Formats: sequence, structure tokens, C-alpha cells
Amino acid sequence: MNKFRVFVGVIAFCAIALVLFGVDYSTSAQRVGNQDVKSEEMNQPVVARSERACGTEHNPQKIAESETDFRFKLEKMRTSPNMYAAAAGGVINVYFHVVSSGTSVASGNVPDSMIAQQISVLNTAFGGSGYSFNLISTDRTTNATWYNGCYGSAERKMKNALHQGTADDLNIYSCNPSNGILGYATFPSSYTRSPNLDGVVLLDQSMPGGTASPYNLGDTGTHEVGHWMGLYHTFQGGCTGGDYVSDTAAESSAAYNCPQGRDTCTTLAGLDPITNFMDYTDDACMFEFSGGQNTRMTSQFDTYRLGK
Ligand SMILES: [Ca+2]
Ligand SMILES: [Ca+2]
Ligand SMILES: [Zn+2]
Repeated sequence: MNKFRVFVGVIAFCAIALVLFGVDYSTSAQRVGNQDVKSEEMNQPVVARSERACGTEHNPQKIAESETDFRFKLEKMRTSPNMYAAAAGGVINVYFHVVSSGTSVASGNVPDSMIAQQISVLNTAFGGSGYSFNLISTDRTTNATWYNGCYGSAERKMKNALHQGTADDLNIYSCNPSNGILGYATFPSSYTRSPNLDGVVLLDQSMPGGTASPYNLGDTGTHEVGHWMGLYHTFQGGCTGGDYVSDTAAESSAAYNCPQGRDTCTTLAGLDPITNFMDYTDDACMFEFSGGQNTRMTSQFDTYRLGK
């Protein structure tokens, strides 16, 4: 079986639709039997929903504001040892919500061992950032409507019922977002507008040991938590760039599979960052965040989440 992460015209679309919506569209996939399909063939269901695909950071003015905020904070940190200490990563509490359509693992009732492995994958992936993840609780809900509608009609009901904690706590929901979607996340700046919607939603079978090969090593979780920490895709803005991270080379579009040596912005330095967690390559292909991404995570976390 092939699975495709389907990147669609979300970025261009976001340029038009910005501000109103708090959910990033992020990673998507489609099971397509033994045939590869081009992403265009999968556009329809995705584009139909992509109005909700933008975080406010797509608004350059908002980003500029937040970066200005951060510079101001940095300046304060230089003269305040206490604030400096608070900025160096930290332990993030995780509330895990298993939503299933029945009691079997195949119907979404994933075992505690799979959740533990997902947390472990996150801790390895974010090791360089200074952030770590501590599982506080796991709850289990059997609700077929929520399970299949957790991206879309049932999202709000599900999250209003299950969300716990505050801005610096991570809520993860496992379910079946349907329409080939592997997962989605909310951005830090969206928290104050919709606190209960904050968090990460994952296709249950994308977790370590799941059936969503080649996306079953847990890095959909890594990628979505990256968004939750404030990171954009490495292909944001194409060759113009747009992820607000200077040490990730620009690439013109999302990369799939593991195309070593890919260079889609040939006049710009650097090969495409296909091994970065914020691209769309196979789980086995992606293994890193850059130093600039770690810095951005800290600034975003401190601005929008820490202590809030
Ligand atoms: Ca970049
Ligand atoms: Ca290049
Ligand atoms: Zn994404």
C-alpha cells in the first residue's frame, strides 16, 4: 500500500484566506491502493476544507509583531537571569485523548504502549530544542462520530469535551481525521482565540507501530507538534521562503518519499531540507529540526504559551 502526503495549494490559498482560521492544514495523506496518485488528484476534499487551514502567523504583520515582541523579550532576558532560565526549553505536560469507534485496536483503541512510544519519539525528536514531553494522563472515548469526524464536523464537540490544561500544555487526540489526512495542529498564536481547540490531532495508525506505512514511525506526531510549537513547513512560501527560519534552505514545494539531492530552488544556496521534520517526506527520511527552528520554538512558546 502506498500512502501519500497530499500537499495542496494551501499556502497560496492561505495568502488570501488569512486571519480568520486557527487550524493549520499541515500534513495529509491518502491511502490509494497500489497506485501512486498525483497530489492534484487529491485536491478536492482538501481544498474544500482548507479555509480553516491558516494560522494568524500567515499574516506578515502579525509575525512582525510577534518577532518584535521576542526581540524585546530577549533584551529583557539579557538583564534578567530569571527570564533567561525560563527560556531554555522545559517540560511540557501531555494530555492524551484516545478516540475510537469501538474497543479494538483496529477501531482506534490504541494501546498504552503505542502512546508511550509516541511520547518517546517526540522526546528524541525535540531533544535538541530543550523541550521534553511528559505524559500526564490518557483518557479513552468510544464515539464513532468523533472518531471519523475529528477533522471537521466533530472537532469542536470532541475538543470541548476532552481538552485539558492551559496554553503550555499539549493535548493530543488520536482518531481518524478521514479524507487521507494524517494529522493537523493549531498554532501558538491561536490559543487565546480558541483555547479549547488548542492541540494536535493524529491519525491513530500514524503512531509508532501503526499501519500507515511509510508514515507509521511517529513523525506525523513530531511534525504536528512542530506546528504546535510555532513552526511552518520548510516549503512555506516556495523559493521566496516563508518559514521565518534562516537556516532551512528554501524549497519550491513539499518533498515526498525521500528524494536525496533534491534542489528545487537552484539559484539559492543549499539542497532542499528533505530530512527536516517540517517537510512532507517519509517518516524514515525526516530526522531533524534546525537550530533556527529551535530558536523559533522558544520564542513562540515564550510569547504565546509559557505560563499562560
Ligand atoms: Ca527557511
Ligand atoms: Ca537550493
Ligand atoms: Zn504540516
